[in-house]
Amino acid sequence: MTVVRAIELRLIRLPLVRPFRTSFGQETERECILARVDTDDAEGWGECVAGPNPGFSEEFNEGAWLLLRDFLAPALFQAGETRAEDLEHIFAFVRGHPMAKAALSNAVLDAELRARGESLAAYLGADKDRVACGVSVGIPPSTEQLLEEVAGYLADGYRRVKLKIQPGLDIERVAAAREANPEAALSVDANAAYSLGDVETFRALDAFELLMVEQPLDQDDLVEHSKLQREIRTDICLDESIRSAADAEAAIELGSCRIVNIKQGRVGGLGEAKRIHDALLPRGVPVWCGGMLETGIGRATNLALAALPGFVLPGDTSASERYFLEDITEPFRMDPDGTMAVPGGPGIGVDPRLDRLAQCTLRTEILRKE
Ligand code: NPG
Repeated sequence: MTVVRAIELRLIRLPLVRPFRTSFGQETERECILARVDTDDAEGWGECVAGPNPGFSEEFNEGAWLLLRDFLAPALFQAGETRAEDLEHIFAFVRGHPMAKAALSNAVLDAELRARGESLAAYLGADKDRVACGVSVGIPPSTEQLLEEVAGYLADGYRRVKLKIQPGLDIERVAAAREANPEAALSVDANAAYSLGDVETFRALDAFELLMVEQPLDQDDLVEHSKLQREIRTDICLDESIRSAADAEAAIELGSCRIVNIKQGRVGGLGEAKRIHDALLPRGVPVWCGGMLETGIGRATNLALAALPGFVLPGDTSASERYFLEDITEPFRMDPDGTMAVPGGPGIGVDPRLDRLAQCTLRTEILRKE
């Protein structure tokens, strides 16, 4: 049991090493909220995976900030003595907003684990101390650039390269990437940009022996995804459609996908992420850990999750240098064998560097328990 005395919200902005373009927009910098909680015994950190615009999901930074400040923080202060596992219940009066909830829940869990000297990976039930890494390639301006990026990442040792696609920038680009890298583990991610009418595009993609095609259709299209999965050979992986363990079970039951991408920061935090994992493990459904261009705080959290037994495919747990010239924590590095160490220290196992935080902070606000 612990009492949260103060919560610091911090909006930060870090330039990306290269623009990240998807079917729903382009980011040249990562702007996100960090939550730090102070308890009597320890501090804890959590990262909100929302971005500046509601393009990927309904959530966005300014909305998340208000929600954290005006609803979640007061509820946490009012609850008094709490355990991290009670927070889902305490926050249940707010409908939705899983990204904002995850930031605060993860910060409280981090503080609790630091106080008792337990690592997040051990707490979650990890069965490995290194995880296999994949990498996600945004949509570059030209096919030449795409091939160059893919070649660079494969040379680095990444065990899977995911290509973002959108209508019109799909079959030819994937064909070129496959031709240049006949043996590589390649996948594609459409970020919900297609409809069932595009089935011929996905039939054509079947020729390239992709590991999976991720989120081809709209997030609400579970039935349409099941129809598409029946029409194509390549495994469908769902991301945006899976907001809970119930969604995951429905998707598998319907045959809407055969693989699931679990993003703890998007589904409301580690509690729901673990429930999705636990629901899919006995069904033998492979899962992997997604990414949202996280800083070292969110990356450490993701790595602990990716160390659970059901995470059998390489995740978007790439090295810090793939995203930022300088991260806010010590950089996460990938070994040439394409694996990365899971932090083993108390809590998430990393601390932000205060000098770096100061450089990239746009705004802070400290909220205190009365
Ligand atoms: O390696 O963190 C990463 C990026 C992986 O492609 C990635 N993320 O659609 O899954 C996605 C995409 C994303 C990034 C979505 C940022 C929203 C924001």
